[in-house]
Amino acid sequence: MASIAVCPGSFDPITNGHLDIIQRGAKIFDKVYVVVLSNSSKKPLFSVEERKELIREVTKHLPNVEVDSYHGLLVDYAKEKEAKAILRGLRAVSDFEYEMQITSMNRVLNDQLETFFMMTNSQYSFLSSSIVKEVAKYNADISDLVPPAVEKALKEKRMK
Ligand code: COD
Repeated sequence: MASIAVCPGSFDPITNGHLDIIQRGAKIFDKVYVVVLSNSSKKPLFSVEERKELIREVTKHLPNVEVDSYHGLLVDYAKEKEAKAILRGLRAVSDFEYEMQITSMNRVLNDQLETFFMMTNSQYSFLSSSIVKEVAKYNADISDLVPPAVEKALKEKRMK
């Protein structure tokens, strides 16, 4: 039986930290669905379509990764895709409380679904979409933080 994982997030926009988790996950699971979902506590800069397009562009070298979006609960999406695992990244202790909360909630909603955490690559431990957007606003060099397609998209947003 194929091992199927869902890698959910806001991805507003995808960073090298996200990409690292996706690439490593794609080596472990037969199939990884990277899904853009809504996080009600965040106000996104990029539309869902823009975020999906960027993820597609930067994961095109990974044949077992599929990019998608969903308006609803993560557990329902996972069920639709017959996924048994949720793949998440952990950066620091500060992520732990939040991740534990959503993992516990998802477990209440579906106790057949396991969440797998991958430690961030230390070079990306400080990296988040919010930090990238913040520094990009001031024209800082973000070429080590995001793939070139994302850097370009952020520049275009700034010019609008
Ligand atoms: N290194 C490693 N991992 C990283 C890095 C980095 N530098 N940056 C981010 N990550 C990880 C995050 O820890 C997270 O695991 C993942 O990448 C995605 O991060 P974000 O910030 O893009 O996504 P979130 O945390 O906003 O995603 C939250 C969801 C959208 C998944 C959540 O709100 C959700 O499931 N929404 C759908 C509704 C639902 O089902 N709700 C019930 C559960 S609360």
